[in-house]
Amino acid sequence: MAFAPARKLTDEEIRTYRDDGVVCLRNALAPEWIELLKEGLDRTLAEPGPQGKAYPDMGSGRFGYDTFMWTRQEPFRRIQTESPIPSYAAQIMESSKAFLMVDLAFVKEPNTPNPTPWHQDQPYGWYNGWQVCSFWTPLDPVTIESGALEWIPGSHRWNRWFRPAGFDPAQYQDADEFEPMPDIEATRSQYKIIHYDMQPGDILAHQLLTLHYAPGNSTADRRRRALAFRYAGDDAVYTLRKTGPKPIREPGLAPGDKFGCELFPQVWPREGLQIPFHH
Ligand SMILES: O=C(O)CCC(=O)C(=O)O
Repeated sequence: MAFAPARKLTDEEIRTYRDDGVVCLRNALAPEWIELLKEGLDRTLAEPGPQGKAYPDMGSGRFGYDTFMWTRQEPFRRIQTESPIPSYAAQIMESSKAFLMVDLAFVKEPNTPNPTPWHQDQPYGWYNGWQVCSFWTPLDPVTIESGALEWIPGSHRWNRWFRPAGFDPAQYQDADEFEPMPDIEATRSQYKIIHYDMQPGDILAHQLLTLHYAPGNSTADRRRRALAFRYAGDDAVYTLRKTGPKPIREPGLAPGDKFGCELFPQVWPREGLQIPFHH
């Protein structure tokens, strides 16, 4: 695939991200990348990684999850080494560099009632800092009926960290590091909640403290395949949380260390970078 230079994000996109903690970048990824990611995801679903799983209680559908695909599969590695996404990450974080924290697959097949609970990502993450972001990248057209993400704009600036909620309700019951998550579903009218209908090629960037949720996929025939690429910038450091997901292996960092190691490589700028690729 020819290397397609990243477009420059607009001032409006960067300002929206800064103020709202979430922005939809329309037409940000060329169709070739979507096809490549579909191939990679098919293989991930057929050959799950060590943290790959499906959440329980899914009606007749399936809510599949996987992590660190880039360490196993060429399409996910090429997204980091050739696609515009790492450049978007540095631009949106207003950071001179972007380091890859993890890539994730979230696949809600038709007839999957499981919601994605309200949560912030950062309390689940092994990174502290303000310059931390994610790019949620759907591979199918997404509407609220098929499980579009919903957001509370500005919640990244509340200066509040909520306890990680397990996507599987049995997970993380013992988390006591952060304040309890309010029951946003029961009190939705008290919040401004937005969502974006999306087409493949649109990408949602969010700061990792922005509160979000997704309903299940109630359609009978539309998949909702999505990938998330998480990045940290100049001010971010490694941290250990008491609970929540862990990196796929010990990264060889101590709390407070900067990123830029084998498991969390620098992906932007690209000049001279050697991205490790493990078979
Ligand atoms: O796709 C989903 O349902 C969940 C995605 C999500 O919560 C995230 O990327 O932070």
